[in-house]
Amino acid sequence: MNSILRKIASERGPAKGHQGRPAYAIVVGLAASLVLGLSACTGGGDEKGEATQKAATSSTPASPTSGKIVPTSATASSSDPAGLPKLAFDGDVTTVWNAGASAPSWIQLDLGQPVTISRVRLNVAQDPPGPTMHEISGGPTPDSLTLIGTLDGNTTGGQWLELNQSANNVRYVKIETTKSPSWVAWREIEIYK
Ligand SMILES: [Ca+2]
Repeated sequence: MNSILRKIASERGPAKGHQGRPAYAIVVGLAASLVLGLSACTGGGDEKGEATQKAATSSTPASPTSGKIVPTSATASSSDPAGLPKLAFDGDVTTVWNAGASAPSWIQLDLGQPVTISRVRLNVAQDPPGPTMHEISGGPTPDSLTLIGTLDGNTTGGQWLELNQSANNVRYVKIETTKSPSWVAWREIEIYK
């Protein structure tokens, strides 16, 4: 009996490490929201970033279970051969779209049809960590995009960023990174109704 318990315990060790990952991501995600919220507060009312303040405020759970829109395709300013745009929305945070280039670089998702979106979640692929700025815009055609919001803060690889801002008539969502110490890349981009 004891040996069975020990066996279970020892098997649980590594398994726990695995399960720990998403939990870690959630904690980091919340921390990111706080950091971004904080930077929004301290930057309140100044120059640019009309949508930034509202957009950066986030206190929602890190793993919404419904309303996720599956994009039909994506294009990007550039892509590493091993980091194609489709890897940014394959549901797997271990696969990465990588511009293979510095900021400014962008990726644009096609949602297939115009919809109303309320949230964009992004899993950061970045090395080294540091200050980044991402402008998220949307619209019915690629040449009629308007700014939905800006994420501005210190970010690190594996962290979830969230933009909670509604926008309607959105078929194309473009995420342009205008500042980063790293090549521009995303592990995963999620769009929600
Ligand atoms: Ca992925």
